[in-house]
Amino acid sequence: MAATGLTRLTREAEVAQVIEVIERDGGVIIEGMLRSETLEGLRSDLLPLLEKTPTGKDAVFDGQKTRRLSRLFARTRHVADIAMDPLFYDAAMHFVSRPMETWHGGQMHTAAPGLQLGMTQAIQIAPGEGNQPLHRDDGVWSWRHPCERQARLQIMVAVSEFTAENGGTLVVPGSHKWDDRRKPELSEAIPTEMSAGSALLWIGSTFHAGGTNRTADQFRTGLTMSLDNATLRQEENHYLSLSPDVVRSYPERIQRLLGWASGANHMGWVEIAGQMADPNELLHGATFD
Ligand SMILES: O=C(O)CCC(=O)C(=O)O
Ligand SMILES: [Fe+2]
Repeated sequence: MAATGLTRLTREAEVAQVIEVIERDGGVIIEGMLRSETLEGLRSDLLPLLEKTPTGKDAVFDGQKTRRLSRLFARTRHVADIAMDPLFYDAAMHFVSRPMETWHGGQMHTAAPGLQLGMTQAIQIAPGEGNQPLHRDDGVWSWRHPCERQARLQIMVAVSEFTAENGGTLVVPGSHKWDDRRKPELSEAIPTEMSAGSALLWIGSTFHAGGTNRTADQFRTGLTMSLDNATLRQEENHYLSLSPDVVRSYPERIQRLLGWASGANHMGWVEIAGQMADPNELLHGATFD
């Protein structure tokens, strides 16, 4: 691990390389992750909405000079491309949806938890904002460390340029391997510097934080989402935030990632006509009785 920061790969990297670097360092930067149409589409859909979004109320974590816009699947269709990008999705399958074995009577049964979209947010840090506290995002489930499996793979796409001065995400390389007693220090954190359209990927146990914006006039705008273990509770409650019509308008893979699915472990079923059924059927004409 270079003292200067996380390893940088390009869009042409193999998923295996992405996995290898994240396994070693806890995160990786992918330069030129987004197609230019996707970046332009995100900008034109989200920047006007961010302008109308109030800043946070909580000084410690949300930031009183930071705007956060969520429910992104109701706000821009371009987020679907990010969720299904193979460099993100296939790496998440590796880290988060690892198959597990359990006995079912005399048979050893293998099932993987599957993936779900945990949260979606555009985050705009204004000049004068301080840094967030260093944290692990798997703290939402009080995940314990060191851990034998990951609950989350997160992506932060640079919608504007990310610099050390404008609040580029602080990451503590290698901290995914620490136990729960070790306290992260800001002196160990390295700011993510990347051009617009590039992305940072990191796992749920890596310490990180939004950085301090020391510029006079630059807004740091990022878009983040997570692919999480589908047997955990969603961090952002998509069931209540997105109407069935919005969910139905996306490809089935996205519908399932948003929680309209029962997984391999029989998780999340609904009763349809007296059977424990896949909730995805409710999007396609099935009724309860
Ligand atoms: O804005 C950032 O760079 C990071 C935000 C973050 O880690 C969070 O809100 O959990
Ligand atoms: Fe975070």
